[in-house]
Amino acid sequence: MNEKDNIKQKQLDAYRVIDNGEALTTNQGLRVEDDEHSLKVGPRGPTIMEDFHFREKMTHFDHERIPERVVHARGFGAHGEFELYESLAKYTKAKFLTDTSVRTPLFVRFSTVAGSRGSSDTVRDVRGFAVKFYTEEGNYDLVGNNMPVFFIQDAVKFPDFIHAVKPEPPNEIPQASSAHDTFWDFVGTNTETAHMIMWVMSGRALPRSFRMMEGFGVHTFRFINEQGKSHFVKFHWKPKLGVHSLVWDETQKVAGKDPDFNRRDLWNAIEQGNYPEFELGVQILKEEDEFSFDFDILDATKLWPEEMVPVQIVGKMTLNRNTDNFFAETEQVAFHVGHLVPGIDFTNDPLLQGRLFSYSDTQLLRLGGPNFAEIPINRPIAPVHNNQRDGMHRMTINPGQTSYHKNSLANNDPAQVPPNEGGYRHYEEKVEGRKIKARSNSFDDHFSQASMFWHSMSPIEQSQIVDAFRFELGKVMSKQVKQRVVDVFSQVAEELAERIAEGIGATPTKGVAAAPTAISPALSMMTKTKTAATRKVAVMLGTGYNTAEVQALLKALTAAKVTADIVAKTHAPVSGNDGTLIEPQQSLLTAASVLYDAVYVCGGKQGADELLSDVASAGFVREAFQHYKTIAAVGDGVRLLTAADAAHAVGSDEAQPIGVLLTGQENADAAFFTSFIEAIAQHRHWDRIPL
Ligand code: HDD
Repeated sequence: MNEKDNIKQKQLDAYRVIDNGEALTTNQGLRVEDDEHSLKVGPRGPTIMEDFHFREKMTHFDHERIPERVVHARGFGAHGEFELYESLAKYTKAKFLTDTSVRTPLFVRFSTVAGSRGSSDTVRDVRGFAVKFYTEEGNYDLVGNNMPVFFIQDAVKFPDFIHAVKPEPPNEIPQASSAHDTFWDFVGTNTETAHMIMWVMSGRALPRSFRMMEGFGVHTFRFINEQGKSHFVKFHWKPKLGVHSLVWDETQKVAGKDPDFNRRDLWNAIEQGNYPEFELGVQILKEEDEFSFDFDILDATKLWPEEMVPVQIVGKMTLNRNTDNFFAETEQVAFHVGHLVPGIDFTNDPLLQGRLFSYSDTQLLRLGGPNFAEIPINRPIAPVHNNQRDGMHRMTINPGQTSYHKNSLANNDPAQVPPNEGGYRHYEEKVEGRKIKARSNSFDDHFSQASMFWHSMSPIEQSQIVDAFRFELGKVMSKQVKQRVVDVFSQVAEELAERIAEGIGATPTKGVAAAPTAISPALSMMTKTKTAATRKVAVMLGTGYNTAEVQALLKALTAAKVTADIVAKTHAPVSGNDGTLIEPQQSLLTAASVLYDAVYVCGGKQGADELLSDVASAGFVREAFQHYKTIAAVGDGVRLLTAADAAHAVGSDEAQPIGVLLTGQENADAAFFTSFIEAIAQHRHWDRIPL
C-alpha cells in the first residue's frame, strides 16, 4: 500500500508537529527569547519566581514519566498493513477478513514480559506479540505472545504468577529473569505451568529477532459468519524469515554489548526497506468438534497440534514504517483483548474472560483516565459517536444538548445499529450452570502436551532445554523448591527429569511420566524456513586485503540481502592491495561477534598479522565458533581461525568443523561466496563438534 493511501497514517499526520525552521515558543505559543538562562536578580543572583518559562519547562519535565506497564513494560512498535489472500466469509463476517481488496493499517508492539522498561532485549522470556488492526469497523486487537500456550488456566491467578516471576520484593533482584526462587516455587506448586515452562526453557524464549518468531493469539476465539454460525478459531502469525533463536551464552553477552539488540534489529530492517512479513494463519474447528479432543479447547495451557488441525494461511502483515516518536506511539498504545469487530467473539476460556477486565483497567492507571482511546495512536479510523463525556484530557468537543440515550431532543442520536448494518451482537451461546468457584475436570491434565513438546524436539533442542533448566534451577537457593520442580518434570518425561536432576544435584522420580499425546514436528524450530536474507556478517580485514575479492563479496552479500559490516583493528581507513581505502564500520573494540550471524576473514599476510596482533580478533572468531555460526576464511586469514581453534590448517588430514569454510587461495571466487551464503541460511551449525 502506498503510504499516502494509508488512512491511519493520514489521520496521524494531523498530529505530527515538525519543529524544523520554527520559532521556539512556550506551550502557550509565546515566542521565547532565551532558553539558556533562568530569570535572575543579576547574573549571580537568585532565580525569580515570575520566570514562567522556567516553571513551565521544569514542570513538564518533572511530569514526563508515566507508570510503565505492569507486565510487558519493555516493548518496541512499528506500523504496517494487513492484506488478505482469500476471503474468510465462510467463517466470519469481519470485513477485514472477507474483502481481499482492503488493506488494513495496523500497529504492532513486540515486548518482553518480566523486565522493566530499561531492561535488556535478549533475556529468557516470553515475547509479547500485540497487533492493533485499524479496521473500517473499529479497532481489532490481537494481543498474543510468541508461544501458543500460557502459564495458568484461570485469570484469577495472574497476579500471583506475575508476583512470582517479577524481581523478589526485598531487594528487587533479579531483573528480567525467571532464574530465582519465587518463580520456580510457583512452577513447583502450580503444575498447570508445566507445558508453558517447556516453551520458556526452549530457544523460543531467545528469539534471534522479532522478525524470526511466530505469534499466537493463544486462546480459542470464535468466528461468526453472516448467517450467525460460529466456528472456533486459533490465530497464528508465521514469519517469512523462519523461526530462529540465539544461544543462551550469546544472549547473556548481547545483553551487555547491545541491550537494544532486538529493537535495533527491527528498526534497521524497516529503515533498510527489509520490511518484516508475517503470514496470518487460522486453525478452524466446527462447533460440533468442541469435545473431539483429549484436551479441552477452552484450556489456554493446550495447543491444537498443527498436524491435527492444519493452519490455513489467509493473509500477510507487512511492517513498513518505524515510529516517529517512541513515547507518543509505542508507549501510549493501549491494547485490549476486548477490542473486537463483528464476526469475532470470545469463548468461555477462563483466562480470556479475566483478561477482558484487566486490559481496560490497566490503561486507566497508565494513561491517566478514560479518554485514552482519543490518543492518536489509539484512535480508530472508524467514526466514534456515543454519549460518553468528560474525564481527564478529553479532546473531543461534542456540541449539542444531549449526552444520553434514549432522548427525544436530538432524534435519539447517536443511533443504535442493527447487526445487519454492522452493529455488534454478542454470540448467543446457550450457557447454564451453578455459580461455582471451580475448574472443569477437563483442565486437569497438565503433562501430556508438555511431554509432546519434549518428544517433538530435536536432540540439540532437548539439550538446550536441559541446560536452561539447569541454569535456572542452579540459581535457586531453596533445595526443596529445586526438588519439587524435578518431581513435577518427572511427570513430563523421565529422561528430562533425570538430566535436570543430574545437573542440579536432585533426585528424579521414576515411572510417573505422562505419555505424549502425539508428536508434533511443527513444534521444532528445526522444521522452519531457512534463508540468509537480512542476516548480518562481520567482514574482518587488514591492510593489503584483496580489493577485488572484497568488492565481489559485498556485491554477492547484497544480492542475497545479507548485510555486512567491515571490521578492522581500528576505525582508520584500511588500504587494499591496489591502494583502495575502505572505511571500517566497526573496530575490534566496538564490534562483538555476538552481534553477527557469520564471520568472513579476508586474506593477505599483512592484514592477518595486523588482526592477529590484537588478541580480540581470535576471541571474536572463537566466540562465533562456539555459537555455531558460519565462519569463512581466505588465504592468510585462515591463521585467525587456527589461532582461535576454529579450524584445522588448510590441507590438514582432519575434517574441518561443519559450517567452517576455508580456501588456501588468496582470492575467493563466486562459488565460495555462494557456499558461504548457503551456510548462513542454515542459521546455526548445531552439529558442530569442537576441535
Ligand atoms: Fe496480558 C499486557 C499478552 C494474559 C493482563 N499482555 C500484555 C501485552 C501482551 C499480552 C502482548 C502487551 C501489550 C502491549 O504491547 O501493550 N497476556 C498476553 C497473553 C496472555 C496474557 C498472550 C495469555 C494468553 N494478561 C494476561 C492475563 C492478564 C493480563 C491473564 C490478567 C488477567 N496483560 C495484562 C495487563 C497488560 C498486559 C496487565 C499490561 C499492560 C497492558 O495490559 O496494557 O492488562
